[in-house]
Amino acid sequence: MTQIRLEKNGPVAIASIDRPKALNALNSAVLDELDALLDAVRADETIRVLILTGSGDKAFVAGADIGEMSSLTKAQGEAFGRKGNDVFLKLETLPIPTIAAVNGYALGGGCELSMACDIRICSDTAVFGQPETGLGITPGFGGTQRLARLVGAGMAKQMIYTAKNIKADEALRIGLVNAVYRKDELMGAAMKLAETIAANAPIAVRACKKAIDEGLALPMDEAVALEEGLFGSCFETEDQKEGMGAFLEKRRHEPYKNR
Ligand code: DAK
Repeated sequence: MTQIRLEKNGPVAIASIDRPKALNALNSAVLDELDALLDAVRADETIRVLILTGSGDKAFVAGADIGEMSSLTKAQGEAFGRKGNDVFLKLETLPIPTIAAVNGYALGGGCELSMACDIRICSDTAVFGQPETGLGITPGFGGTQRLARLVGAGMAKQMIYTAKNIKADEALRIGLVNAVYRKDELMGAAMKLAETIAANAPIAVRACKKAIDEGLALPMDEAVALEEGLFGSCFETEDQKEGMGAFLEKRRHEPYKNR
């Protein structure tokens, strides 16, 4: 891979979009590599959490690549949008938890990429926004949908109609990010969060992700039935037996085995 760096640190994988000279803008090559990377992460059973960040010190991702997009025809624009949407959906539905560590500009496709992750944390230098209407287009990688679901329709409409960026403290206030860290502390905080998640029973964590994501699209009676099924399935796992057994025996549980 030339556009994304992937490192593994125990059960945590860290993927960095690596085009710092273009502020990590998303072109077709990055989207293709992200697609392949997500397949590889999904196939690797030792990875329990994925962190996504950007290389360099200015940007997470400054948007879709405007140079590549500027001359698209209607058909090419739709194809580019479909490619991005397919990859972002693959990221959103990855069975393991994902964390966006937003280390600078997260504009347009960059804000959208962060919103396809389960959890967003950011540096105090981060800037979020959907500048598309100022460029003559709509958000194209799910921004109108995910932003409205995350921060509410009114706030999403204000951000999208005005195309105005917001800083980290405002992103925290409206619930777009869970926490803000000093820039030099962001990756340490992301690792600590990832390791805390990775230490819990992986099958249960994945079941919770599925219950929350799929349940939000269902009426409450169907959503709680979904939760019941997933809850029940945990009782077929070794990790449930170890976790509850350790509690009853007043000892610390052994590391969970993902079984
Ligand atoms: N695309 C391509 N190159 C970019 C870029 C981008 N989005 N953002 C920055 N760069 C490049 C700059 O052109 C510059 O390259 P050189 O001139 O050095 O070759 C380099 O990165 C450094 O940028 P600046 O010199 O501008 O750096 P500054 O610190 O002065 O400014 C900035 C940083 C983030 C404020 C500024 O670069 C900026 O405003 N960038 C553009 C941000 C933006 O508007 N992003 C949203 C893009 S629109 C759809 C599919 C997808 C989308 C929409 C529809 N469908 C198919 C329906 C998505 C749209 C978007 O994401």
